[in-house]
Amino acid sequence: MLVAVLMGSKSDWETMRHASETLDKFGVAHECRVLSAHRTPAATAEYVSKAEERGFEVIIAAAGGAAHLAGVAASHTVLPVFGVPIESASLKGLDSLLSTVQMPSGIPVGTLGIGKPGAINAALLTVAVLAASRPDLRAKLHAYRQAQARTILDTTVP
Ligand code: RP5
Repeated sequence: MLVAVLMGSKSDWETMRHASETLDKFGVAHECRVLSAHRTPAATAEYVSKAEERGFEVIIAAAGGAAHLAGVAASHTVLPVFGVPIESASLKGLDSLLSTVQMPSGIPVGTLGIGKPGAINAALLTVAVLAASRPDLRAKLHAYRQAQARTILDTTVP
């Protein structure tokens, strides 16, 4: 497995399945796990601490509300961690965004946008990182962008 896709609750899966599906499109082997910074702190620390020796190269971590999962994950590894703020019911994800993005200097979390777009972009950014040493993935990224552009240019309105 190259990528760990972590989320704080099963309720985050409806958002994070888009990250998983995007990684699937690129053929990137990944593992999806529910782990919580607050509800399972010891298991989260153990999992992330062992991620490097298990061969993972990137960690995606999604959480909502007081969203500390990505930050806690980043504190236990030097692997790149991309945070996805889940859209919360009460504050529409602004709480998740701020608590994911506002890390103290020294422990970085690359934070994506709220919800589904963030989940997809976390996967695409992960592919871009992996593509630095994998020409096949780099070629797939170019093809993805070209296909996306073609879809826009072929669109007619109304
Ligand atoms: C966070 O609390 C999770 O990431 C989730 O977004 C939010 C709500 O969790 P549940 O109450 O739905 O399990 O830890």
